[in-house]
Amino acid sequence: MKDQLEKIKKDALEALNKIKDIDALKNLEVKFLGRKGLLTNLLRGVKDLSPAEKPLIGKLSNTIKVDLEQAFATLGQKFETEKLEKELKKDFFDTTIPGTARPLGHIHPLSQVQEEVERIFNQMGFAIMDGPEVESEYYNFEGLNIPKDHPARDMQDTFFLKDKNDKDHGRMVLRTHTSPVQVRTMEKYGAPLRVIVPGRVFRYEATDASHDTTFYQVEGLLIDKNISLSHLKGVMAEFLTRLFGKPVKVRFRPGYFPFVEPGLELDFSCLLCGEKGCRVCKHTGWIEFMGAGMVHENVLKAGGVDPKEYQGWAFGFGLTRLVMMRYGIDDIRLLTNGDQRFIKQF
Ligand code: FA5
Repeated sequence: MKDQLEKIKKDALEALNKIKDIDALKNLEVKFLGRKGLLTNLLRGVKDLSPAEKPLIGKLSNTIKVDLEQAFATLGQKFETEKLEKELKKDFFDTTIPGTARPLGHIHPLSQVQEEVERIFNQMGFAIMDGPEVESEYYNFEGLNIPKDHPARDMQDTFFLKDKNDKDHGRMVLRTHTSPVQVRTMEKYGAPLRVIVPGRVFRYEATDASHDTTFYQVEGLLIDKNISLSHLKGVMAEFLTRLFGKPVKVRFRPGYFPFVEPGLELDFSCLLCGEKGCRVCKHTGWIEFMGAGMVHENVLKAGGVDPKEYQGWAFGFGLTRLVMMRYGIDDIRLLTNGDQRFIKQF
């Protein structure tokens, strides 16, 4: 039996030397070491040996089994490594080649300034409101004291939506300003309140360097008891001072908007020339900034607020124009035309 064992070992090792691939190796392993393999079969006979032979043969067969297993494993490992190396050569990956740089985006200047405006008004106790961009004629006009067929409707050229009607509130339009959110906010929260409404608005206008069909406004609304325009002056001077980081003065001029009475236009002192007069302020020392006024009592009533008990003011400024001022952009259309070369500068 000893000779048989030695022969199996010799045959197995000789056969191993001739093996060229992993499949042949596996077959050979089954042939010698498998459940019905040559070595296994032979070992089944150990139990019939004499007590003197049993330990010797047992030990020898174990050594041979371990040796063969080791030899098979080593060759298997060699084949695996060769296979991997071959694959690596096929899909060669040069770790020294520089990677593809993915361009990093950044926040659009309009959003940057909007966030800053929100932060400052937030600090002064104003909540941020939102409203629909597709709005009913009622909220965009009638609720704001601009009746149908009133000439004041011509102040804001309007996009009307074809075949769209709100059954209670008339035709649908793309809102021409953020003012409709005044009535919506009063209806929802009543008085007192303090809100700003940043948002996108639309006008059916020919575009030029300072006019676009789509732009951004910020509405402000404060309703409380004993409110006057001096509060508005104080709030706006503080807001602009915080926004520009240096002292800013504001002044009122008379203005007309149907939803405020009295109505006014607010200018702020030109920061470029310190009120001396320059090209930016058209040599006046002041920059025209926004429309404002005391909320008309018809608007308070439309919002369900009692004008005998409460009053307040509202304002609306062009956020897009503020961004242009801030960064010295001389054509409004550059901001939204999607040209990366331009927008990357901010
Ligand atoms: C209004 O839209 C009023 N709702 C503002 C208001 C609110 C007055 C509350 C009183 C009380 P106006 O049409 O002037 O007003 O527009 C306000 C600002 O929007 C302008 O000062 C300007 O900065 C900006 N704006 C108007 N039209 C355009 C346009 N076509 N492109 C870019 N900005 C514009």
